[in-house]
Amino acid sequence: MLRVFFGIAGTVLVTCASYAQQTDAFLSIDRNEDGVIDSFEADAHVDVDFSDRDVDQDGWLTLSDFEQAMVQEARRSGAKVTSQVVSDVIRPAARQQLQMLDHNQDGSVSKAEYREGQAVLFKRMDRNGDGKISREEFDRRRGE
Ligand SMILES: [Ca+2]
Ligand SMILES: [Ca+2]
Ligand SMILES: [Ca+2]
Repeated sequence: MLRVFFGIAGTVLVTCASYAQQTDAFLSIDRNEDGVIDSFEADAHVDVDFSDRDVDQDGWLTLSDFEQAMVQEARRSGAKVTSQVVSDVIRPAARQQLQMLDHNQDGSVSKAEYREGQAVLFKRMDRNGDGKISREEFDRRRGE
């Protein structure tokens, strides 16, 4: 969920996602339903999101985890995932995501690295700096 916001901001899959799915994403992060995502809710989401993406559940996100998570996500949204799509679209996006989050460049993303990346993203999305992500701020992440 914040998967889109937190997880793969700026990737092809985000731009393919339907508006309805993104709306659901916001609602699923906003647990107390007050219409904003605070850092506590975002934090709680990081754990869920990390383990969602850690397809082989070894506690690290590797290129293969990112790739498989994206394939699953694309299939869930009804896309036909051919090997062509994987090599042309998904693999480059997975690589980009890994590079973005892998600060020490050892080829895998620890939960600490992931959390750090999401915190940066959170700050960037929080345009008015009130420590919360409103629906408007959340929606505006697209097209960046
Ligand atoms: Ca893994
Ligand atoms: Ca790393
Ligand atoms: Ca805000």
